[in-house]
Amino acid sequence: GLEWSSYHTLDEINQWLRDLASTYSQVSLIAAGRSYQGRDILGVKVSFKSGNQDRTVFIESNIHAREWISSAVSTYILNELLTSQDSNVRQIAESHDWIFVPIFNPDGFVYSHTTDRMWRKTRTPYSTCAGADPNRNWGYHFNEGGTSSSPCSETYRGPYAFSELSTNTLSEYIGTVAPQLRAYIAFHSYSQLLLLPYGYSAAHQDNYNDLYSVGVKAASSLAQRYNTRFQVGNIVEVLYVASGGSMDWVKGTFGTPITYTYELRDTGRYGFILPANQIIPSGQETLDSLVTILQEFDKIL
Ligand code: 0X9
Ligand code: ZN
Repeated sequence: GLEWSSYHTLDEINQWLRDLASTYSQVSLIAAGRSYQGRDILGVKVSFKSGNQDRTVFIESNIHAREWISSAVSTYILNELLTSQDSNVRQIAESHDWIFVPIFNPDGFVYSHTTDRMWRKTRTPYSTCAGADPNRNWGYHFNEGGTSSSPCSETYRGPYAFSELSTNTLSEYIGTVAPQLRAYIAFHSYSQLLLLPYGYSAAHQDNYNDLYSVGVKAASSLAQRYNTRFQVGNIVEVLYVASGGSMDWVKGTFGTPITYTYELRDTGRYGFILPANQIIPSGQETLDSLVTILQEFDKIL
């Protein structure tokens, strides 16, 4: 099995996903996409009982390679859904179906382990540099701000929407499950923010008011355990313009009701190189907030 006292490699995480699928009858392995360097993008579907198909929660992490805490937290949450005896965790676990795809950007993730710990993008070769920002590459309001046309930039959007094999194949997979999605949650780091759509516009669109009021409650639940403070708000208002993100595409294309992007710990002391002894506390507090999000939306939806 995996443990959460250290960070793990792609091979270790993928092997753990395979092991879960062979251990638990409720877990099945999925290939949610493929990368430029030929890797499968693996995930799992978790379903404790029938009848929850239209209440599916999709969990994305590590679209940015160096943000290791994001998949450490998502795999922690996956493990808790399978093993926790806590009544609130059991309640959300068993009243939803779940899809976890822990490593959205496997080529970049491997490169961040082997060569450059601070790598962010994919590894697709372009004229002068490698990689596009996979969170600027999705086809909803693509190239509408907060991106670069230079392949050497950290926010290179790519030559066209879905130029990256990973985002292209992931979007096809997400399209097949989108009608069932009740929630799409993306984990990033760092800054301790709970972000609401959209990244291309500061306008308060769709169900912004519900997302905001539940988000404030979720941040308050998150703070209970270790007093970790998260700020809640629209991406542009709280952070910056960032068009072509995955959550924007899911929300804009399919109207998924519950859509949040977390920027996990910390606020800059360690930044992307968050010590591994913060994985479990970060996982616990994030799960506390996810319980609140799903329970609060049950009163609304
Ligand atoms: O810039 C980003 O992609 C995210 N911040 S990070 O420091 N982790 O790179 C923010 C993503 C906001 N989401 C969308 N733009 N949809
Ligand atoms: Zn990120």
